[in-house]
Amino acid sequence: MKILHTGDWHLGKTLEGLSRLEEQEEFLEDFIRIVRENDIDLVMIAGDVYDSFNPSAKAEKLFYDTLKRLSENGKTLTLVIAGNHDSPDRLVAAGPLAKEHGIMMMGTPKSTIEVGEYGRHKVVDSGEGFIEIEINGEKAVIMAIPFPSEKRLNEVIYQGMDTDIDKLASYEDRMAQLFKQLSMYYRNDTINLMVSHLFITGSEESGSERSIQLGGSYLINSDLLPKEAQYIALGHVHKPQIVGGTLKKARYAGSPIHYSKREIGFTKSLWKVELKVGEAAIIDQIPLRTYKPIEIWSCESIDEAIQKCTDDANRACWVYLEIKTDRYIKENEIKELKDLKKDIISIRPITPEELQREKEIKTLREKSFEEIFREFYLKERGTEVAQETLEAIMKIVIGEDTDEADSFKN
Ligand SMILES: [Mn+2]
Repeated sequence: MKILHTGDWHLGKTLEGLSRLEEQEEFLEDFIRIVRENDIDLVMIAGDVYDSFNPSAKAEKLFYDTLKRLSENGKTLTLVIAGNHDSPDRLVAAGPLAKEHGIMMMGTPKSTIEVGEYGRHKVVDSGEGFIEIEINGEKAVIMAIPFPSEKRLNEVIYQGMDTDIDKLASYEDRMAQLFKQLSMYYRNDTINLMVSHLFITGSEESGSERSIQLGGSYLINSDLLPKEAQYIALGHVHKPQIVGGTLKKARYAGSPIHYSKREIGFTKSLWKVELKVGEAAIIDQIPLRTYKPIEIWSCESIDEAIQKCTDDANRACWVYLEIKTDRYIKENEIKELKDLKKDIISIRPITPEELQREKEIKTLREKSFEEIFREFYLKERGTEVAQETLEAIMKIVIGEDTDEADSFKN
């Protein structure tokens, strides 16, 4: 069985109010081509199809058009789950129409996919949080958990539980219980998969996710993920990555597009996964193009910025413009820059004072807490801090004795 794992499409997402639908369309064209070229049997979309609970009509149309073309009259099966950005009800509204195109949609952990024909394939069994599919004679059991908010999780966890409810105080405990409940559906004669939209402890965020781990309460340790699964397709984190401690079985697909300037340092991608019953998955990373790069232009002067905007006027890119200057940038200069180069997101004058402040912040980061405190004390009190005071402070900061304080300096 050949699977393509993607997620976090965030259709309708803008960059400082500017539409990115064109880039999203370009990606989806590529995506459909990649599905065809690789003869994919099952597409898994691990949540955050849209960027908001109320996606625009354009974003919805783009999604439905894509699903229809993906299916190629039911040849490819597609499983879509809701992420924290999606409205569960709205996402699955077209579910009944989608069935004949081989599309399965799940809004909440409590959703159940109806058994029956899906395009040219079949759902042979299902229940809350799991689906058993058959594609060309191959069977796969998929544990499918759309974004489990606290409330949505509680709807599924308290039934059929063999543990004392009071013992499952934390969100993580309850997720572990859900994994345990659903793992029972995995079998030796099926391919065993999982798809969800979660934040696994230690994953590296890239800045364009909306935090779902409110105060750490939605964090899940990778140890808890079901060991029986041959592949775990995750959504939420926008940087593609392998989740540590899972024998490389759990992965984030990441978003297909660079959604913020903090993401521009890495390539976006998809995971292609080949699976057979009882065997380790064969996994390939398929890199994606950067459809319209986000760039930071650091210019030494206003003249240089004007020159750069002239030179790069016709190259498609989003620009954060930073200009070193010792005076304000005049309105007519801003207009000139924006007339020359469209898609300038912001123009930031960097004054000598600001440069100095940045330098200070940078050196602050390099200094130990002890050094910073010594300097602060000297500046405020006009005298060196006494050793006893310093030790007392370090003790409070570290919460341990001064041996620890010594090691804190490193
Ligand atoms: Mn997301």
